[in-house]
Amino acid sequence: MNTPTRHLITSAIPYVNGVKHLGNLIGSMLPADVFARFCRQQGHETLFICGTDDHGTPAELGAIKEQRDPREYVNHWHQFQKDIYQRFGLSFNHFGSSSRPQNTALTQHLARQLHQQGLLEIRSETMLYSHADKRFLPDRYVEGQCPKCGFAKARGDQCDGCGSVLNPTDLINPYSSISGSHDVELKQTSHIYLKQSQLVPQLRAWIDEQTHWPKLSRSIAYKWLDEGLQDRGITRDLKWGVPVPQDLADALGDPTLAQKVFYVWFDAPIAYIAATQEWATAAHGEAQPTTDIPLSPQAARWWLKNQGATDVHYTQFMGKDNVYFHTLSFPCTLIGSGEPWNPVSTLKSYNWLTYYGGKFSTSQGVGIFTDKALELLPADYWRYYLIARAPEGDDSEFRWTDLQSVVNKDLADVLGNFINRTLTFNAKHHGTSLPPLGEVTAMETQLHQNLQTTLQKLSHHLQEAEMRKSAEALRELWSLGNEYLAAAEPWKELKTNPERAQTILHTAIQLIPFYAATMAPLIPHTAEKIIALFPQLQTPAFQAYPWPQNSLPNSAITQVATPSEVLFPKISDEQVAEWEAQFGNSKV
Ligand code: B3M
Ligand code: ZN
Repeated sequence: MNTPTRHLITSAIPYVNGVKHLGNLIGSMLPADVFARFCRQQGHETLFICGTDDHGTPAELGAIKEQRDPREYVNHWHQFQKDIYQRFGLSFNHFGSSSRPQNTALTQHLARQLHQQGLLEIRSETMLYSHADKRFLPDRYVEGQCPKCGFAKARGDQCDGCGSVLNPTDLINPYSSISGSHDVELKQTSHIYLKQSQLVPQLRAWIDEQTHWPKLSRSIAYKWLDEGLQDRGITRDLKWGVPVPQDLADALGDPTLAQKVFYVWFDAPIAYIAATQEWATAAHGEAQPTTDIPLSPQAARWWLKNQGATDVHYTQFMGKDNVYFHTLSFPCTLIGSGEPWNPVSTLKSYNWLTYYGGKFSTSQGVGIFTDKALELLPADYWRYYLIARAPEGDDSEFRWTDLQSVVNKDLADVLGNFINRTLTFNAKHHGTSLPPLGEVTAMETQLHQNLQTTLQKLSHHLQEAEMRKSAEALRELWSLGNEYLAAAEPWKELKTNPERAQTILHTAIQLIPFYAATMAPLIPHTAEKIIALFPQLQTPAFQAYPWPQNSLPNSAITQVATPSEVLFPKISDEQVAEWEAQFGNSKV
């Protein structure tokens, strides 16, 4: 990648309702961050966008449960999540919110466009109406018995017992999940439908071209296309959401539609664009225009092909359950609008991180939540472990003992040991000075050759956003350093050939900033700590960690401090036992 492409990167926006668990983190936000950091280190102009998904039943029901106004509820949890992600080092350029005016304007704009293109229609349907709550009960507002497996507490959109996707009217003995009332009846209501079926030829042609997508992403898209893509209701009988604008309701011939809101999955992906507009306002002081496409120039240059977005490579990260919405329904919105939106270029999707083979579950409190995780261990321990175990090809299982072994082996024994050993030895003999590099031998030449090969592998894997392989290559770089030290034995040379010992030490110390730069996408906090040991590297240019071309010594470095603490304290058996007792160590 030598031509300076601009990178737009989005992570699926987590539902705002409460704290997310580690599965959510590794299922999109964390890999997206690793990729974004790598792109920046390569010198590419990069925009990394995420935010909270504030609408839909999860948010409205959460607010009801906490007896809060939805606005206040959303603001609270948005800020809560934002703080946690910052502590994990997620380097979003902007963390937006789907319930802000930018998204309202864009969502309404796109709906109007779809109407102009003849892709919307009103359909009347029967829905459950609750007399006690005086409202229709969409999606999760209804619970009842699953018609497929008999599970007693199936939700109106999905059964947690058998995983089936359901309609509220499928449930046996339905009741309102707000009031618990069984006083419900079927009533007519009308909704706006997006005629997705008319866009199938364009969608298929577009997906045919995406040969570089991971298999999982494409096969999900084809499965839906092959089964016959259905038109979709894009409105709901809810109060909380992006309102259907009156002019659109009127144009469609049913003014009462203006009392409804858009379906959360209609407005949520549009929030990627809206969050970019939030960023344009925050970073560039540009207001959102009110005419035509409501995007200011700095936001438009990332999203609109006629405004400079043709050189933007757009990568999306998400869990596999979100693929349908990103390969089909969101593209329907963008393609259907008839406007020159820049579609996703690479779509990365992830399987599940399981807790001992069982489901991490927010609603049932199973697994480890992101706020709790940071109380137990530093962010980089989690980052490294989760990246090394990213559920890429398949689901991946979290276990406390596995976390312990990965952290203790890779971070403490391999990386931590190399740095501590080298720097303590140096401090003892040379204080804070770097000993000179004397004559290099075949050993050093070989070391740099091996590092070069592995560096190329690492760059390639990061380029492809392959998390597990990136962690493996990184560990390989660290091992090469350890093996060099073990073979070169500077402590022995010191007695007979002090000059040789100095050359070995010089070589080893110079690997440390090289490691810092190459680890920065995965474990940025550690990279920072390490760079702080080198006074000559405290320049803004180096703080941006330019991606190294090779592992050769940097002649600017003459000084190095010794770390005041062990870089990676090990996870003890006692800690593991305590956490297993606290969180459980079996499938639930
Ligand atoms: N909030 C679902 C999820 O958190 C949904 C993603 C929206 S991405 C536009 O998995
Ligand atoms: Zn079921």
